Amino acid sequence: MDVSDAKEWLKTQKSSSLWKSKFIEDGYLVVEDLLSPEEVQFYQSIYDKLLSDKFDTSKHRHDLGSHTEQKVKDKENICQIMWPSSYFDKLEDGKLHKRAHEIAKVVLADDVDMDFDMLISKAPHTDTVTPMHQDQSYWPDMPDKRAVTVWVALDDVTEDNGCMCFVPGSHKSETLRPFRKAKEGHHVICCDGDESELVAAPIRKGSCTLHHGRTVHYTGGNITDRQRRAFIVNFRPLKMIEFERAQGFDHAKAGLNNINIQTPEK
Ligand SMILES: O=C(O)CCC(=O)C(=O)O
Repeated sequence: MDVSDAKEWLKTQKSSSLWKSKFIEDGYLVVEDLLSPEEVQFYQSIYDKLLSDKFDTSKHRHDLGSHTEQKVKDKENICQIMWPSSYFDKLEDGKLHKRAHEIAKVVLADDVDMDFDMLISKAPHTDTVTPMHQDQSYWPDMPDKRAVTVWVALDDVTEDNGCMCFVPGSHKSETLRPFRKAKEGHHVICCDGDESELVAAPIRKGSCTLHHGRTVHYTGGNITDRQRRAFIVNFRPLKMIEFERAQGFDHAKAGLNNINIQTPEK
């Protein structure tokens, strides 16, 4: 796809002049209507193909909620698939990625590029929270810590099916909160925090939230009959992507066995 579509889309965004200051202040931001209803349908169909057995995604798929008991028989508690863009030709050149990139450039700077993408899906009644955490605790330590994650809802999201919830201003502290694995032997990380600090960001499908790499965030379990599909794209300075790759860190592009994370603070 043409980058010009994304640039044209950006010009239609009346509130874009406020994005950067809001992001700097709060560490998160809501941008409505990133995708039209027809565009949402396109990404939902891609998403559903990846969730079904039409593609062998086993190299990139795991249960992000495996640290808790299984809530719905034969269903992952939280389905995470890394690198959806690697399953479709030029998906990363599509409207979702390119418009998200334009927003990332507005809130951070022009030197940012896509680091990785992923899907996180909470099926009906799987009722598993993604505990409070800071994304930076999943990544190698980098000299330039600027990073932004764009979380695109492909279903309407509310607190009862797992919308994003943020601790405003939590990115401002230069040091990470103490963190640990939610359960030994499992991938998911949680940090110190109290749920009373959280502010929910319910959004309609096609809209997105953005958060800084140090913003503390959380999603509740899906206790509804509805799906909760999120398509997530992360951006950081190109130099830092090169820095990560030079250390062999590719956000599991080569497969989930290749995931390594920082040692949690004692
Ligand atoms: O979708 C979720 O449940 C969690 C998403 C998240 O933690 C992230 O995108 O950084």
